[in-house]
Amino acid sequence: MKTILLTGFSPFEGESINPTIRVIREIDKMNFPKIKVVTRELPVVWGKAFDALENYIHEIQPDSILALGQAGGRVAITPERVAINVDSFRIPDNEGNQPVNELVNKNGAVGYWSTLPIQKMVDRMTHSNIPSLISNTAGTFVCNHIFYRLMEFLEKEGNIRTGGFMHIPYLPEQVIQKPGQPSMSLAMIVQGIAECIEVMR
Ligand code: PCA
Repeated sequence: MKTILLTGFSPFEGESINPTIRVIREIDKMNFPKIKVVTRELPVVWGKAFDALENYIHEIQPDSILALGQAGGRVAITPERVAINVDSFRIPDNEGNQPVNELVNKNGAVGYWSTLPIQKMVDRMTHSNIPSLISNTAGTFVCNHIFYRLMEFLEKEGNIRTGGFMHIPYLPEQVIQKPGQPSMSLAMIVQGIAECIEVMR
């Protein structure tokens, strides 16, 4: 039995929902052969997001970690390739922090690769006709920050676990007041994430 920690984020930027929370609640209802999926919610707050994630890793001792974030404007489910050593927030986080052109870690590496099978994930979703693409930037907001700190943490541990980050599009109900913005149905995102979990085994 393999344990996967799957995380979502609270709503931010004035949204009343974050699709990642809807997705993890649906995944909670599903069964995966030989995989135990444990889900948790993280705050959209610089620093506190990773503190929470680190505590959950110690508590749950997962074999693998997949963190999900909302990326409004994306047309596909996008496993992230690389986390970069940059904190530069376009908007304040949920506690008003807004670092600009700072480093995640002054003494840290420039970046870290995801250690998840991102191409396999995209191939599997594509095969199921779910729009998906590898993304080469997780941005420079809270998602990139926790992705960077997660990969740094996992490397310091000796890469005994794998981990990575994936962005998902808006849900249809989020774009009703945003003409021209892409979205994806909850059912399709959930199917995509379930298939990604299966290739993580
Ligand atoms: N997306 C934001 C932070 C929380 C979320 O769901 C991001 O892409 O940084």
